[in-house]
Amino acid sequence: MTEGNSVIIVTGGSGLVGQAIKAVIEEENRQETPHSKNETWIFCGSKDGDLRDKAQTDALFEKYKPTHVIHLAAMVGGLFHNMAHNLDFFRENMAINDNVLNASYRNKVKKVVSCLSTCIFPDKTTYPIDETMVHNGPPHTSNYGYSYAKRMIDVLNRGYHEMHGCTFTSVIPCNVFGPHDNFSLESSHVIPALIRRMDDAMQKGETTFTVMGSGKPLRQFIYSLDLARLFVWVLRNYDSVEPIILSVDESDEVTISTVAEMIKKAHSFPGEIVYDTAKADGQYKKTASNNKLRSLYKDFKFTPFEQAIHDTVAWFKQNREHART
Ligand code: NAP
Ligand code: GFB
Repeated sequence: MTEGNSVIIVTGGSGLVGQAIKAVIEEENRQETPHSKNETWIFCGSKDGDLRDKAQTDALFEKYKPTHVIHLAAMVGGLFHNMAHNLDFFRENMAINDNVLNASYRNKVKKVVSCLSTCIFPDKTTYPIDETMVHNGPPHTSNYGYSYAKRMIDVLNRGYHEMHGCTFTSVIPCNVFGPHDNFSLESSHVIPALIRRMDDAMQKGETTFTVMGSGKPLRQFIYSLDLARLFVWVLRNYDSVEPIILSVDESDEVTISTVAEMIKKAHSFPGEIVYDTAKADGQYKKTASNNKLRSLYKDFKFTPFEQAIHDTVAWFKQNREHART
């Protein structure tokens, strides 16, 4: 990305990951780094164009004429939202992804980095999961719609590369959390859901707090600002069509119960945590290897998980009135 000026569109730029990338770029601009002098970054939300619609997608590309795209825009949600809307997750994300990648090809975009997820891997698998395993079997039933749509990004990337020589690639994050997350009761992931619901419980003076499921499932969580730094590094340094997992280490995997206890501590919630085992647990685990990342970016430092949880709870308390609730 060093030659000439680059124009980078971030689709999904108003969301959790997009806003984290915006924060990283704004910090680079404050420090007047060499990249900041020849890169123009544009962060788009659905108000800039509904990417399910081909004409609106084409209009966005015509307006900004990007040289590079970070493609984050998607219908996104937690376990329970996926279980309730698998067809919508499939159709909406298939439309968005086909429109964005086809517009990128037709507009001669030099590079596109799209976003998959560690939840799309086969449910029946060996561990740790790695990048070669994306298509090795059906995903977990809870989110087959989202998973198959995301897997088609990888198929599209290979097709555009093979037929047209496009540098279209993808990253595969583990579960993400941080400021500007989706804290809504209907569609949120577990960490923003617990943060928001515990804040509600605190405000009501409740003495117990219910975590859905058994609390036993295992997850790897990456702080959004760490993922953002890795995304920018991939855009500037990683040119393979093969996807790359962007996750914390396998040893950083935690149970949902551990997460709940950390959020309890960050909130100073005085009550008791109880578990509603009538609610789904979803995938028990999806342990992913970050060996490929570690081999290419040796000295990357992840934010300590408990610090990231504390900072996210503090952000939510300070910004609740403007947050997506
Ligand atoms: P998010 O906070 O829900 O943000 C989604 C973004 O996509 C928003 O900017 C939204 O715009 C935009 N968008 C949704 N539908 C659109 C449409 N029809 N047209 C144009 N823009 C649309 O999601 P996120 O957590 O940042 O996720 C970003 C990417 O990371 C996604 O591709 C997701 O699959 C992936 N990912 C997320 C996680 C996670 O745990 N969060 C884990 C792995 C991978 P508005 O704000 O205008 O609605
Ligand atoms: O983040 P999450 O919703 O999705 O986590 P997944 C679900 C786990 O947290 C389950 C427990 O074990 C739930 O029982 N949990 C406890 C809760 N309390 C709550 C709560 O209040 N809300 C939620 N949401 N969970 C998703 C995929 O799987 O991973 C998506 O379905 C996406 O497609 C995302 O890719 C990254 O980690 O289970």
